[in-house]
Amino acid sequence: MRTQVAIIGAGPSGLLLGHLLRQAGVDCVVVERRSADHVLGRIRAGVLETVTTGLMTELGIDARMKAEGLIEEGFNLASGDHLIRIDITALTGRHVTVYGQTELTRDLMDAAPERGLEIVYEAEGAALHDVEGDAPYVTYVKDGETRRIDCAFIAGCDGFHGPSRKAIPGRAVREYEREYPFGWLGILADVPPCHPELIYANTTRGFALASMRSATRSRYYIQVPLTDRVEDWSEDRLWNELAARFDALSAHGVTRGPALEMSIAPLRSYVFETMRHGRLFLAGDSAHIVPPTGAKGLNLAASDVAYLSEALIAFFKAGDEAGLAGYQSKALARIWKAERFSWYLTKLMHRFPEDGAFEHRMQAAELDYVASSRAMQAAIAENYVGLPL
Ligand code: RFL
Ligand code: PHB
Repeated sequence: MRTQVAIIGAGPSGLLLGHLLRQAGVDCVVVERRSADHVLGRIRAGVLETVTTGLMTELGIDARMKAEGLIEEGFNLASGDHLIRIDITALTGRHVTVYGQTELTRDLMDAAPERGLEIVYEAEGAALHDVEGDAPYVTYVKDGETRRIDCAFIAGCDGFHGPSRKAIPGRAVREYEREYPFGWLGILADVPPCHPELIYANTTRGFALASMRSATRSRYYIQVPLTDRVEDWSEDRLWNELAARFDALSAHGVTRGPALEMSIAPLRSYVFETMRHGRLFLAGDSAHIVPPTGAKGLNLAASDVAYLSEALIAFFKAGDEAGLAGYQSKALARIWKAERFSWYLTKLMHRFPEDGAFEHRMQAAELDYVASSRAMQAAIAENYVGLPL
């Protein structure tokens, strides 16, 4: 098979890129290792910036998001037993949208056939070839048969564990990494949220986040040591812990219900510099990871593909290579600011095992300052709502 752009990965970055290219008449094929159901079963992001919702609108795949997404005009940071409301709309004139990654992904998958976006699911062993030359290609195995896609460019949208980043030789790159000494244990349940807006809480028991997917579906997380396994946590134990952290802080208190999903995610900051090698471009989690505290991961994937699609379209429509040459510096400028914000909020809101009484007082003092300073609140709101493209 021959196409213009071979896209590896059908997460948000690969699907958004595929649709943006198809809308402009650029040929592409998406190759995904898992089944569609497996991809949809991963419970991840919940908060979308206007950059991300704007792309869905530009694509005309926004009907369900507009009908079911929750417009959030503010969120809360909790320090001890009081809430600090960050009024996003008063401070920035904008808002964020609560709409799950699963739903966004489903909308993009469902719209693919009618828009001529081919997605090959359950493609095993994807491998990249000749990315330094003029005629790169991707091979994979489907139904026991090896298949090959010849293309002009490869887009590596295959997440943190995919093969694309690994196809770039070490001499060409620099990696920046910070691992955090804890993970997030998450639970999804069909119970009403404890509060109308998100609460990020720094408590003596550790960090906790009260989030949601709808008026009847809640998503909560708590900070847990890296040594904890999901099996260590019964649903009752987790609900007790959430009640201890949120009952006093929230409007309605925590409502319990059977878990639809429970999982632990490690927290990491990571940037891989370079995002281009020859005819391979990286986008999304394949090139960078942020801890989820700032709700930036999916939104960065969206801004990467906004830049990359524009550059590829300019190349195929007008032979203009400037966008491709400028992709990495444009994308990295936004990525590093999101890395900074996610790291800052993670440090401010979590209990680090190495921290003592002094560091706890520093966190409390900073949160007290945020509570009293419109300038601090504006800086937080501006980053949370998403920096401009
Ligand atoms: P993905 O979503 O990991 O998709 C990559 C896809 O590539 C496939 N793949 C392969 N395909 C073919 N061949 C191979 N060899 C392959 N290897 C891998 C994978 O199966 C997969 O389908 O990366 P992408 O598209 O770059 O999207 C990134 C986002 O998924 C990620 O940044 C967010 O989920 C991060 N994130 C959040 N982001 C936000 O913007 N707001 C949030 O509120 C938010 N909350 C979160 C999060 C991530 C979390 N976890 C579990 C890491 C909360 C959590 C708990
Ligand atoms: C979520 O709802 O899953 C969520 C919300 C905000 C975050 C991270 C995750 O910062």
